[in-house]
Amino acid sequence: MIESAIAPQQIQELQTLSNLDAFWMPFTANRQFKAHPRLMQSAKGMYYTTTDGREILDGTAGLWCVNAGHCRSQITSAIAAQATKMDFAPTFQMGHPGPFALAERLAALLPGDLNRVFFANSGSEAVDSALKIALAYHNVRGESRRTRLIGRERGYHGVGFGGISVGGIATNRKWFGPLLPGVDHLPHTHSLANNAFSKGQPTWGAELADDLERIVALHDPSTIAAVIVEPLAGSTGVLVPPKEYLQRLRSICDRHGILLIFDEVITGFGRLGRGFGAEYFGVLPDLMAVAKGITNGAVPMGAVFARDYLYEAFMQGPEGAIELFHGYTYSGHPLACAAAEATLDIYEQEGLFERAGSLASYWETALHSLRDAPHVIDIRNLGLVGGIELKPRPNAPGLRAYEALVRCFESGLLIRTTGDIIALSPPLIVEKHQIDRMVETLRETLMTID
Ligand code: PXG
Repeated sequence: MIESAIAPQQIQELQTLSNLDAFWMPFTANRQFKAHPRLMQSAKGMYYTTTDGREILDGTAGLWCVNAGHCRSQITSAIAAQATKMDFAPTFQMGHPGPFALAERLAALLPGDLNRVFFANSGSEAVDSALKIALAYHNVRGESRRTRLIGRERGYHGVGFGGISVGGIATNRKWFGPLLPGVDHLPHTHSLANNAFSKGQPTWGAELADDLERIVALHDPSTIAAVIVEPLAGSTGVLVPPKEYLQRLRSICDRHGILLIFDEVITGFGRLGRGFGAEYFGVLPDLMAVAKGITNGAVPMGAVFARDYLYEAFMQGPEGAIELFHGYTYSGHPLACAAAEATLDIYEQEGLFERAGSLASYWETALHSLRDAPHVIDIRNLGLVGGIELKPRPNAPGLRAYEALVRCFESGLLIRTTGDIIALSPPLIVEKHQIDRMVETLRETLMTID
């Protein structure tokens, strides 16, 4: 297992960047960042190295994606070999072996009959593809009135127009006009009053799924195409589904002929200690969107898994007709396929999904030891995911957690924050002593901020 950071003498001197202006940074306070930049220049295993030569323990697997740890040579050499052999080949009315072989392997890994794989290049594209497949599915079966999509408050499904329409984070929606019509939202499942400091799945809240019945009755089931949720909501600040909640969503969807889509961009590829959230929770969706961990973050890739019957429904027309008018230039890109194959090899050879599962209770105990740390009002966990909610500073929401992020970074730990919630999701190769260090750094940090 890759463990230590690169030796200091290997640290490449980065030329001083004279100007940071041109890069319009995503989801970033550009002016604040550019005044005090935090720049990484290399990465290995559990660690980044900054441009000023400091080692940073990665508490977030990059952005929830580097599940096997950084710069795994198996992956980087597979990418290099593929780039040399064939850089690009189209997949529209043409093909190359990469995506066929990868899809077959993924189908074997996925639960149930999620056997058909549509490739995209990001989580956002995977989500939009899943929504479009759901709508087209009802169309090809002659149920063209089923056009409504149901998301959930606080849901994050990327930044495409489909994703922000079904998503439930106000700041990601309010700037961009009316979005998709005919979308409704389930209530989110966060409740400090009922569930604060729950370990694993909270016991309160399954009944929130019943709100779907109300929405279905309001619009009439014959108008509803699909429900989309993250099995565990990550970006919004780690909301763990209440026990039986997802099962209830599944049975309501079944009752009314509504497709259930799981957005497993974060929960896919071992994050919860099983391959996918669908397995962990024992609930099979009709469609699943993934990205991130599929290539260990090394090359962008997203995918949609569809159950057999869904694919078959499209294969009924004339043989020469294109069945789905959707796809990306880079669907099944050779470099992404090579990276994904090598990534799956590592997951398998090192048993990383199981490793995450066996570390989960250590992780839980370590995180919950912060219960008495200053400002902490809730701690949530599942698999190798953790959320620590801080009490917001009066009149300055988000600032306390942002200061924690800056201080942690100065102390050599990378965390993510959203609002006043700290989110943690280390690579699945994390060692116990590194978990201890994360918790110690967090405690020290929380003690030093007001
Ligand atoms: N669905 C889910 C559930 C996600 O978490 C996306 C879709 C979109 O994926 P792309 O690849 O288009 O970004 C995501 C992405 C954070 C954070 O800090 C989370 C994501 C992206 C960036 C930051 O929690 N998730």
